[in-house]
Amino acid sequence: MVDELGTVRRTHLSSILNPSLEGQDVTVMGWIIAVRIHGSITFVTIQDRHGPIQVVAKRKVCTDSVRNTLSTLKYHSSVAVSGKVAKSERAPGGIEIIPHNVHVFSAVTKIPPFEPAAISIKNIDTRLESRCIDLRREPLQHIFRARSVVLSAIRNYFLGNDFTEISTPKIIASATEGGASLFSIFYYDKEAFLAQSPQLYKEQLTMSFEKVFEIASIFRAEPSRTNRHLAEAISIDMEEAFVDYNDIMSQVAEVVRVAADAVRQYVKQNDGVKFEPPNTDKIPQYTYQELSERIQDAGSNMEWGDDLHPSWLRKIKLEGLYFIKDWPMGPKPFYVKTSAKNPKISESFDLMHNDLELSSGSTRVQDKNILESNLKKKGMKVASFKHHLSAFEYGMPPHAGCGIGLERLMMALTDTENIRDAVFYPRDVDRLGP
Ligand code: AMO
Repeated sequence: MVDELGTVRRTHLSSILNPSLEGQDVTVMGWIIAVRIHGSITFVTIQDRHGPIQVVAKRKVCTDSVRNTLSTLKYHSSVAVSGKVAKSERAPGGIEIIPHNVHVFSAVTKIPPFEPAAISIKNIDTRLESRCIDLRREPLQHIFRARSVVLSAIRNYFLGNDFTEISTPKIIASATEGGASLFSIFYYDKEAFLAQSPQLYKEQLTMSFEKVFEIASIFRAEPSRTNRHLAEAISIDMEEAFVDYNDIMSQVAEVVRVAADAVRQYVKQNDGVKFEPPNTDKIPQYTYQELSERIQDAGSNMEWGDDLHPSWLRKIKLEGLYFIKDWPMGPKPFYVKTSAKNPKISESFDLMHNDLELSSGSTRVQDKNILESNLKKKGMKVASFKHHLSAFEYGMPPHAGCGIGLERLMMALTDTENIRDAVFYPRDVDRLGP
């Protein structure tokens, strides 16, 4: 038996209920997270989007029908309860509701795979398989609500600094970040790909808007099963005309500072939330050269030109936020500019948190001939980039930019260990659902 919503409406959220409402009739709505029966009294906890509400049904005070309905409800059933507010020192918000009417919108019959109020559940796959109820749990509620305020703070930062928000195609004709991690799809009668990054479009858009940003999905056919790689991630991309990578590093530092401030504010407003965003006051900068020497001195067998493995960074005890700049040119994508001082080095940087890369950026090549030659060196087809290359014939400004992985940023800001917990519905090498 399912009750219709009809004309029933919520009058109060849990956050509004307080002892001054004693004696008033209210209607609350939410999901059942606990049912306890003590003799002739049934205690039910309902959770709405702001928190828990206690409902207490006593024999002779409430009708048998209301008490029976409440007593048989299973976790996660969605309900409306109408009743009178009574003071209760031990209940959430200092009140409980003495019900006179219950609407059951959806009566759950299944036993859920985990308790609704569980704080930690060992197997992440168990949670991901039932993500819709996993996301209702408090630890995840805080990560995703913090994510929401971080996104808003970052958007406000960009808009307040004269950036224009852009949206670029996600179905594209050629690779931007190198060929290996591309998803190919059917596009009518042709092969196409899911965008690994908005790279080429954001560069072109500096020609018309100078300062642009995009917050959108990027797709990487990552073969790796790690707690830091996704097949679909959200990238916060920015690109700016008439600046270089040093200017972009200052800009990223500001973005991370406003994001961390937003989380600190969230912590202040929410009792019991323990996130401790890293210090953003002055983010140190190290060159690749400097760190590679330190890593070699620490006894690791790295060679100049190698990527800096997380284990090596841990070995030399790099902690908190820091930049690694002036990377070797070799592995960098074709659009990254070579340093004027040393042809082996690129004008590029990564922003790190401990051993996790949060962002990478660079000054871009702005000369069409150099781009063509870089594409050839990397074995990429120049013809596939003809539209992009032709843009460089119409006054491409010097420009630079970067991409910040939103999920990784949230991992750093909320001490989240597994990137899958910073995504509503993660996609990885083993997971295409739910
Ligand atoms: P890059 O490939 O380094 O650079 O990506 C930028 C940032 O995006 C995040 N990221 C990922 N997060 C989760 N799972 C993945 N598989 C994944 N891949 C990338 C990381 C990374 O630092 N076009 C350049 C950016 C630029 O130069 O503007 C680019 O895509 O946090």
